[in-house]
Amino acid sequence: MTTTTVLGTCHHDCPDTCGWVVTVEDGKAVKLRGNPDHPYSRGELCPKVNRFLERVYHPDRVLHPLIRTGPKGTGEFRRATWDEALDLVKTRLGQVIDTHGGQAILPWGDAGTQGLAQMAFLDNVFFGRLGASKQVGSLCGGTASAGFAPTYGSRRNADPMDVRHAKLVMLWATNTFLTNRHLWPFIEEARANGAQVVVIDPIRTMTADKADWFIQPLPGTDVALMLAVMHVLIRDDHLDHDYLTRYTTGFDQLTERVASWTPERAAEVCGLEIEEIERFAAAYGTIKPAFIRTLIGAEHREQGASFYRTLGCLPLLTGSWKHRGGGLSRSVGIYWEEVADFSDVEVGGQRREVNMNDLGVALTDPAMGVHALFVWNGNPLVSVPNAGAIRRGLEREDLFTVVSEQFLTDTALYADVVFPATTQIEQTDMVGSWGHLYLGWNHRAIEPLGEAVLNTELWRRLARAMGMDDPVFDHDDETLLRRALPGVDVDLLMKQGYLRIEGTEDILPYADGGFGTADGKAALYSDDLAGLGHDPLPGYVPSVEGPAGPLAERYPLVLLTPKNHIRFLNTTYSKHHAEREQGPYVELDPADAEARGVAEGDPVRVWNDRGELTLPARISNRLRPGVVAIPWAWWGEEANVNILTNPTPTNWGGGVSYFDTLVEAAPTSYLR
Ligand SMILES: Nc1nc2c(c(=O)[nH]1)N[C@H]1C(S)=C(S)[C@@H](COP(=O)(O)OP(=O)(O)OC[C@H]3O[C@@H](n4cnc5c(=O)[nH]c(N)nc54)[C@H](O)[C@@H]3O)O[C@H]1N2
Ligand SMILES: Nc1nc2c(c(=O)[nH]1)N[C@H]1C(S)=C(S)[C@@H](COP(=O)(O)OP(=O)(O)OC[C@H]3O[C@@H](n4cnc5c(=O)[nH]c(N)nc54)[C@H](O)[C@@H]3O)O[C@H]1N2
Ligand code: SF4
Ligand SMILES: [Mo]
Repeated sequence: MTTTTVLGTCHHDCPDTCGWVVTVEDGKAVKLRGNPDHPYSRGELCPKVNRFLERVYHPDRVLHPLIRTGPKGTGEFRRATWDEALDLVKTRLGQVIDTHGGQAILPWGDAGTQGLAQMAFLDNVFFGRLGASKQVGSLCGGTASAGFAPTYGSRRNADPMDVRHAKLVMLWATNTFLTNRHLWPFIEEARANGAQVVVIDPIRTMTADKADWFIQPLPGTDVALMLAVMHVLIRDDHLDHDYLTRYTTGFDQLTERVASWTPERAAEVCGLEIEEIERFAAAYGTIKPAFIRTLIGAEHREQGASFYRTLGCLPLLTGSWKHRGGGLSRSVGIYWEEVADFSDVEVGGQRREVNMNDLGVALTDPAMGVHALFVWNGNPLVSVPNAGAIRRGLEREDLFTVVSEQFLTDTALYADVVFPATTQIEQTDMVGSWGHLYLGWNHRAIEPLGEAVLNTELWRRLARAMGMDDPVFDHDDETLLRRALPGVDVDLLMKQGYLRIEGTEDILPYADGGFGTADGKAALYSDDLAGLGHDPLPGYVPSVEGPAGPLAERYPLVLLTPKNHIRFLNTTYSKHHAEREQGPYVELDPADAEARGVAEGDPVRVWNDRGELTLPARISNRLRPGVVAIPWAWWGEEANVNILTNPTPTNWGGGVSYFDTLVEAAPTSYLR
């Protein structure tokens, strides 16, 4: 028997990008464990990925190309050869292009793998050459980035690991203990050195339970809270005047803007006590270093970009960027993107742009003229709002749908052709991280199972079938990666499995200015935003689909649908780990349950104009009256919460307003 160990990196859409080690015996992976040498993940994985090999060798894996034989959605397929499936795609795409033009082809890929080569790479060339529609927008992260951009002009953030040096840790709209679990030990390190941990979230999450101080504003009101914090910082002179003068513009206009945002006014909007806001602002103004950690929980709103625009102003007022353990961190993905070179896969030419969040409209509005859909690295029927419309679109007989998948997801059930995809241990890749500053190499540990192929190989085969001869399709994966990482010591990265991005030791990105704006200063007042027709200053705007909006009379409950599962990673594992998670259910505050005659475990109908779900009630003290929650990511029409969620685009940044959703709820016996 030959036993080897192979270094790899988790590919999931998760900030932690953990290092792992796979033990292989006679070509079969028998063990997958955390790499103890990895400086960030330090030998630990998570309850999802500890069972990764079950997924790799699961009997439900798609291991051969499939061609649909039954009605769409029924999952009736027959096994086909690669040649046959490629031929069918070639013929049908040819027909679509001849009849409707290239833009009738819509690509939809997400971050099922975050690997450099397997996420978004050769697909750019393939769809560019076809003249297909271009996917824009983002389910995740785009709005947050775009929110910071006007102020900072750069996507650089503080090193998350520096949280260990903080004395005040503010976990604002992020469920760290669940979603970013490997950061938690660094937070505990800070706490052991006397730091206070504050969580700001409309749900009493598992992270809130671990905090020293939990602040629970009404959903979507944080900007008002931030304006009041700035009001107090200015009123009580908790400012770094030197920093403000040297490195920022617009302080006077901001001062004028926040003058009316007294803690009294914010308390009313946020549903908080005045005293709590005063205490919170004073803590931020006086405890140093103060580290703000946020991820994407607050971007999924109509005014999602404003949250990050306003939050970004706080560390500028206090000069917190000067301190190790200060500043703010949302994503550090830009640091690895800065060392990557994507020129091999850049394709010129004008293409029609379609926002990936608008899939429901793209597939059902005849004016969009979409006749072929490609899906890879994602499960949009479960992950995108307007799921009812997406399903109707996927049912269209005149839509040709191709899905590349490891499993028959809800989306894949509607495919005309399914191509089998490899899992991470069957592929070679480099995974950059948005949660720490190490590159991760992933060596292929086992040969691809069945006839599964890497995404790179799928695009190569499709490109050849469509007669494309771009030289980039001739490179093997390692060559692609080496060419895309010109300044990186790839040999060392391959040997260690991880490598600190050069130049990121001890970073303090804005300690001495260094902003990417035109004048090099942080823009508290933003001419760029004014030019785009937005408020040039941070400002609070209540949601249209919110408690103060026109729909609230019919739909008085705000529905939140964040991640609330230890054993799912987005929609991945939801089918196979379902029995290990509790749910799905609808969570209600006791006051809302009582007002509706709902008892624990009762079947409850939750509805709005977009759709309806019936789920068992869970009555809890995690919410405030007027707010309900359904955990997201369960498969199946009867559990898919994105049937209800709000497809309105975020104010800027190309995201979508999942969490500004209004519903009503009632026992199933209630007739409406
Ligand atoms: N176990 C597990 N881990 C994951 C994932 C997973 O599915 N499962 N998914 C991964 C992915 S793709 C991502 S993007 C990250 C996301 O990581 P996070 O951003 O931490 O997670 P979310 O659940 O999207 O949102 C975080 C919190 O934002 C809160 N929130 C919603 N609206 C508001 C608001 O208006 N104000 C405030 N203050 N808070 C608000 C929600 O209640 C929620 O608790 O997690 C990653 N990690
Ligand atoms: N209501 C609500 N909706 C949400 C969210 C929420 O909090 N609430 N969160 C949003 C967020 S933050 C995100 S990031 C999205 C995530 O939504 P999706 O991107 O749709 O979800 P994932 O589970 O990450 O999708 C991964 C899919 O990619 C496949 N995959 C993995 N590796 C490969 C590969 O190498 N090749 C191919 N071809 N396929 C592969 C997996 O099998 C899996 O089915 O959902 C969003 N939707
Ligand atoms: S899903 Fe996240 S926490 Fe789990 S192993 Fe992968 S990177 Fe680490
Ligand atoms: Mo995400």
